[in-house]
Amino acid sequence: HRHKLQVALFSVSSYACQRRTTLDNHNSNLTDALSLLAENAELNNEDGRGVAFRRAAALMKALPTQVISMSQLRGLPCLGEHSLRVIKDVLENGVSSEVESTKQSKRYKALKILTGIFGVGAKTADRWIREGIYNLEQLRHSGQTLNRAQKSGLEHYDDLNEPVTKAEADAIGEIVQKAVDSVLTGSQVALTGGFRRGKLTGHDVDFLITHPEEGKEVGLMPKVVAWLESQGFLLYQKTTRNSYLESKDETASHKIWRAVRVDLVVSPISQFAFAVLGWTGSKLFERELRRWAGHEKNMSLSSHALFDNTQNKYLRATSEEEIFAYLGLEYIPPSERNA
Ligand code: TTP
Ligand code: MN
Ligand code: MN
Ligand code: MN
Repeated sequence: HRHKLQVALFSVSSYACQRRTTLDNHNSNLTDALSLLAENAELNNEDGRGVAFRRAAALMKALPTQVISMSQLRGLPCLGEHSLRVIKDVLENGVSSEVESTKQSKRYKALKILTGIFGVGAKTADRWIREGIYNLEQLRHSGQTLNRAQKSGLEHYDDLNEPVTKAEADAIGEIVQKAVDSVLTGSQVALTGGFRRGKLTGHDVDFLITHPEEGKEVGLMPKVVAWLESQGFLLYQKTTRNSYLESKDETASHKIWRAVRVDLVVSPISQFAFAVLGWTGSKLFERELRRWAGHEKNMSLSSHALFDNTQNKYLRATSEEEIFAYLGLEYIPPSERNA
């Protein structure tokens, strides 16, 4: 006799910026596996492979129900041969053998520990591993020269690897607001990054600072940094093209204080919408927006501007909604950019 099977086929757009991805993930068993392989690829400087696994994971995050059979995945974009093999393994065996062996490998464990030090990237970690350094204890006794960031990162390793809570983010937001109010009245602070997307924890707290009068923001960063320093909040700070600092937050803590990573970015008001969009993330959502702009619209999107290569001109915007409209995309609110 015949069984009549009804299989719901998903229909999902291929660019993550065309999809709504909330934090409500129905396939975390699959996305955890794919994300770990993405992370491992990135830690090994295999960027192409990393992006492929990130795209596959993001696709699975966007599905409205739990996947239980491979047949449900027919016709879906973003799923390469390797990702499909991993998914199949998880569906059939509960775990992916590749993920399990990666997790247990000496190299992966060492890369995780060493890149967990602020200021240590995959290349440095790889060099240390080749010199026989696999953990913090071995690093401390190795006689390796550490730069200022790495010394700070090693010293506050546990604090900086403990997730930041929303309550801590809010407390730090108040400090940053107070800092900008003290150095330039009328300045505005916006929370960006994962917390703007509704995440309950983060690896840092991201803020964007601007002033409604164009040009007033010039020179603001060093003043804000000096104020935080004078109040005893700064432990380590480095200002680069993308300003970065680490703060000592005395308001929310178990000890008297704990180290928290804070990203501060100052933007002129004319670029503010682009900066908000560029710093809200997720990283994959941003990558996909830029890919969409370039490949589908012949435009170049950055966290400063949108350039139309066809009309050969910059497109001005004062809101994220306007930028999505220029790109011919349906507006996706921050809480649905968790790709
Ligand atoms: P992160 O703080 O790295 O990520 P997150 O806030 O999404 O996650 P977490 O909770 O772990 O902190 O980056 C925030 C966003 O900023 C992300 O979309 C990437 C983006 N960004 C940079 O990281 N560097 C840049 O130079 C620019 C322009 C954007
Ligand atoms: Mn749901
Ligand atoms: Mn962040
Ligand atoms: Mn950040």
